[in-house]
Amino acid sequence: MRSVGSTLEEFERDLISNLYYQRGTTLESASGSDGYHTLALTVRDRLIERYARTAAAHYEANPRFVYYLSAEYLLGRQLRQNLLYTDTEKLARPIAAQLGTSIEELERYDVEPGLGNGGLGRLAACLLDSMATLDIPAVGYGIRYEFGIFKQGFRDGAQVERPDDWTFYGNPWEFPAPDDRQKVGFYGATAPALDDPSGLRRQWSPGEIVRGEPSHMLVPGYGTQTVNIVRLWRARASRESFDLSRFGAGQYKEAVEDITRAENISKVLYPDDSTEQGRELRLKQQYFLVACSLRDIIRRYRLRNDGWDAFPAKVVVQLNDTHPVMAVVELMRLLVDEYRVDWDRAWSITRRTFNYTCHTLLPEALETWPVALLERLLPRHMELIYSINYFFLQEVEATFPGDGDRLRRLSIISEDGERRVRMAHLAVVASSAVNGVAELHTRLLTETTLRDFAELWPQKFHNVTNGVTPRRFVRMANPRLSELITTTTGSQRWITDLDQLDALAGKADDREFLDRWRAVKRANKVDLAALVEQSTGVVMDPDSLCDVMIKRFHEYKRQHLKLLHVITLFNRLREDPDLDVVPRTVLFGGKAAPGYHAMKLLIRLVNAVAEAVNTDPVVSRHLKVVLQPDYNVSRALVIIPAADLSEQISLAGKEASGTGNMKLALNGAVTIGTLDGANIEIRDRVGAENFFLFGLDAQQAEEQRRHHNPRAYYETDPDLRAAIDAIANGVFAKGDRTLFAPVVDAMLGRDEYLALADYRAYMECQERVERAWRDQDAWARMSVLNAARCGFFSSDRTVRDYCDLIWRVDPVRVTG
Ligand code: AZC
Ligand code: PLP
Repeated sequence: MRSVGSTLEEFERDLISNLYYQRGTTLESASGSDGYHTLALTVRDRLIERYARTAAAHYEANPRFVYYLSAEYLLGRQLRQNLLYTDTEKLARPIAAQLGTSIEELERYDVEPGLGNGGLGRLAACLLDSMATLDIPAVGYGIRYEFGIFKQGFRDGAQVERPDDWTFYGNPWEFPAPDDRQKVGFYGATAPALDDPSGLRRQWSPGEIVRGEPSHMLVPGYGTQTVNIVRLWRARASRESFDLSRFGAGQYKEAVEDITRAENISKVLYPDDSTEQGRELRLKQQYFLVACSLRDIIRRYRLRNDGWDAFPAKVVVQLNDTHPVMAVVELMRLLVDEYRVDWDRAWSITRRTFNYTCHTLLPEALETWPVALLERLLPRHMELIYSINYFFLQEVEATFPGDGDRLRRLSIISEDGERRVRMAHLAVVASSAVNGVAELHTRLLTETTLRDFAELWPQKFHNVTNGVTPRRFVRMANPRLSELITTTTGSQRWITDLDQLDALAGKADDREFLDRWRAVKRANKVDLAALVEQSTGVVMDPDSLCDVMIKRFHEYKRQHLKLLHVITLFNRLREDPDLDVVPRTVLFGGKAAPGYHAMKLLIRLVNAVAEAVNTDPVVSRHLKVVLQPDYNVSRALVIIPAADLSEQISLAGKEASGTGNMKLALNGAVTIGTLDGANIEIRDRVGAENFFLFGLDAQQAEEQRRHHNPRAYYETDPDLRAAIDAIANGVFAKGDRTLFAPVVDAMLGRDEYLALADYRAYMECQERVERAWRDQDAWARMSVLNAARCGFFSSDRTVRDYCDLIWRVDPVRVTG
């Protein structure tokens, strides 16, 4: 085997070799894209050796593996990460310069794989990173969507979605593994298995067979030799699908019909954030993912193990939300129908194998599928669900005899209206452990959404507060801050032991240190200003307060509350040009699901308000408003290090956790937020005096909802009224009073997320922010303490919690 070296000469030799033999070109004729691919391949070579050693160590140890099943991964760009993890930037940089280019230049060709929507997909990527870093044997499974999350642009301020053709130029980070392809069935019919007296085993003859072809991307650990993988499935038609005779007869469209239908399964990521979309294709995607992945898990298990008794000891499957929950039914089908394991044993194996993470509290985000659809698409699975439910309800009946209401509430099948399968119920019934993603979320889950289950099986429920990887979100995002942390703490240990940040707290009163801290922030703001100007034309003052709200556009997250604040500032400045306000840049970033009309209209309004603010000669001296287009992981890495103020203003009780809040705090932004999700834990750690708290808490919000009268707030609060009137009167629509009328109606009608109830508290809190900002030393101190005390929010800690509470896996060290 050719071995890669670690010297400059060896790196250069490999680069040239990859340029010739992999790209098939020469130095003289290489394009920028050739340069990028060549560098990527050369860095990748360094990871492959580690991967091979990891695979060998895992084979040898035959350990318990974590299999993470997720419909989404927001991995972010790979080049800079892999340069860091292989410590080859110092080699690549001088060679690139010598060849007349630079890493920054080549990175422009590095495409972000946008295989996720938002928080849930990015969390999956952070957990993979931390598992590899902690030497946990793990494989992530997902779907290789041909088109990832859409690219967002604006036309007349309105969101336009362009397809994300992310693999158009090829993906150097990916290894196809066609030999590990799997077959997946859909539709068809079932029949009794003649030799099974119990009637529980049956035979399924699918009506359609699709192939799943995997490829994997490498998931290196930082500061260790472990390289895990994430395996992504793409749907292919089976070979017989191409109808040669039709093609010969000139029926081109018909000849490829079956191919198209099959390959559509992995065509697009549903750009739909936490609202259920009752589409057959989406259910097909979900089953496709789990059917392929389970077969692959069994293949891997069987490399070193026989029989089924050891299965739960060697395999732990974590279900990332309900999207992959059909996996539990599929494992039952494989065990009972195909491997002839008897029902009770199969069920015991299944229950000990799976665990489920819930990421929401919104009832509309809890997936359910119509029984009729399942009966058609996955007839055998529907039968199995009936049986699982039957035995489960017997168990409930034994614990709570005669409680018919409870049976109805707990049943996997909901009978109100159209019969539907409740995927969260199926997940809880079939899992050993169920977890929420922040303390409040877990508590509310057990008190509300999953209360009956928590009463039945209290020991099943755990909290695992989310975390974020310090590698990508501090070390890579913020090299300046990283340098300062390293010199202050005396080593780079903080990158894998984030509690080391604690040492910064001791410097919070050191003037010289605070000056350096501020200089880092300012330089990052200059970088952000360059991005903002280049993408929007807006000139941002790096000395203004950088106030950011970056996240998916969703009503519960309340971008409209932030906008009411902006409009209030606009109104006040127009009324009194000499008003003494602190200069501020408000930066929004985020996409709205293409079918989410209310949020698309709000995006349009944000852009319209930005236009009005930025072009007003008086207002724009104090205030700028930007909606950064196409917010994604790469843009997050520029925005987060520059933020002074982190907006986490969801209605309390609605945001399961949030992870953007953690990233911003770790980079020295001070949070203005409600008592929601992980905000509570952030505040507990950084201290109430270093956090701008406002608004109703979850319980007050519940009460408020019962008698909420938005009009009363509108009528009694002149600032609020002026802000809403400005929208209603067409101030941001060239006098057109109809365009944004639905926004006004939503606020004055139901005000579903109580923005009007929290408005006054939010305005007053923003005034506290202004006062605090005027004392720049005090602000810098708050900023330092936020970073210093947020080490807890490393995803390394999250993974350790999963290991201790749920997975019970041991690391396997890979030697160098
Ligand atoms: C999100 C939650 O909304 C967010 O609060 C949490 O931090 C994140 O998961 C990770 O746990 N949920 C989603 O993104 N959900 C979907 C379906 O995309
Ligand atoms: N989208 C992207 C691109 C992210 O990087 C993140 C997390 O940092 C999110 C969405 C989630 O943001 P939030 O936790 O604020 O919802």
